[in-house]
Amino acid sequence: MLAFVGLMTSLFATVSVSAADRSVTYFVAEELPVGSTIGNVVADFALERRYSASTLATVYFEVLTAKPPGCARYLRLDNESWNIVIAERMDRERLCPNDLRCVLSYTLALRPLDLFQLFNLKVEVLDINDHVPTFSDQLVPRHVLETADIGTQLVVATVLDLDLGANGLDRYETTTDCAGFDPRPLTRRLSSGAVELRLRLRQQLDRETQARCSVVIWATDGGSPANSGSTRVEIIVDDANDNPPVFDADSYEVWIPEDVAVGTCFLGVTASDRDDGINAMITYSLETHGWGEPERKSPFQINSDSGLICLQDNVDFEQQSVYLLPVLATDGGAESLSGRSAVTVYVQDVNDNAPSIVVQVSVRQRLVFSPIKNTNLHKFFSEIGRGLTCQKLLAKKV
Ligand SMILES: [Ca+2]
Ligand SMILES: [Ca+2]
Ligand SMILES: [Ca+2]
Ligand SMILES: [Ca+2]
Repeated sequence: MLAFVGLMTSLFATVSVSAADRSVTYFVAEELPVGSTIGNVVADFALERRYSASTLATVYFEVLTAKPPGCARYLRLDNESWNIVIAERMDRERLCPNDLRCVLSYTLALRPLDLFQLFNLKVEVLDINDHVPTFSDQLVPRHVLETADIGTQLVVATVLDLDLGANGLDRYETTTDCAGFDPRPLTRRLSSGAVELRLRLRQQLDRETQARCSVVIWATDGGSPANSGSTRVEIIVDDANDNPPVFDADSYEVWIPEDVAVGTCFLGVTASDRDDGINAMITYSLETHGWGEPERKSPFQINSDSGLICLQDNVDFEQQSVYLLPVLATDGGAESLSGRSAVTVYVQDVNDNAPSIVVQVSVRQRLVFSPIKNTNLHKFFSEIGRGLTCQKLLAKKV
């Protein structure tokens, strides 16, 4: 049965001795200053009880093995005082980056040869809380589509604390103005030892209401005193084409004189789209029906970019005095959406025709005087009143 004795050898090192095995284990905090004494081989192996002072004056130790290889450089044995001192700074995170226990093992040979014995010396390097939680990719914004499903988890940060155990990552807090996300972060430890933090979507996003928001995250280790690190992450809500263009009026009315010149632009219609980028790029068009005579080419056209409606052919009040133009605004989304409005164009009469008179003489007979020039209309109608027929009046050249 092994008998271990725990002794305090300094403020940051303790020793366990197994006399039967000639084994000593020192528990040493990492980062002790070079020159710090962690033990004494003569005292800790109880050599005074085996050898006289004169014999001890002739002995010395030799390091036969060291594990891991190369770790012999961290200790120095003073063969006058028999003290074991730190010869090189020990960084636990560098010596044993992924091991909860960090143990250096040495086999010592007692010399000279006639006193030869083997001793085992171990140094367990204890962690101190010398690292703070550190976030990576601090300036990289995170993107989420506004139509993402509720329950979607967005990776917002990755944090690492090189310390392990109690001095490693322990707890996380967030504050955020991102209304759609649950502020309590979900965590996942990666193979690298870092911890990935995610926020879960708890309600539907709407880019048109909130296009970007931010989350501030604190990560705290379990040390005493604890260390904390923080980061601020921007979350950008990417647009989806979920809004159609909307005209600024449900309908438009416009009056144009019938003699307006071809090429004249007489009305501009405007639509807006709450989406972003190509999802809000609007193309205007006139629907291909609606001016009353589908077989005729429309006398109107619309500028697809500006929404200006212009005349591309003559209009004639006497032929058609009202036109109903359905106008369309279509966005540029992959699955485009459209909005509609209607333009009523009233053609106004101008004095572009000489007077014409149509007189219905009989069911079969129709006389048209057009144009009537140098005709005494008063006399014409008074003669009709006296019973003269039109033929007679024409013969008389009234
Ligand atoms: Ca540490
Ligand atoms: Ca730490
Ligand atoms: Ca749109
Ligand atoms: Ca949108």
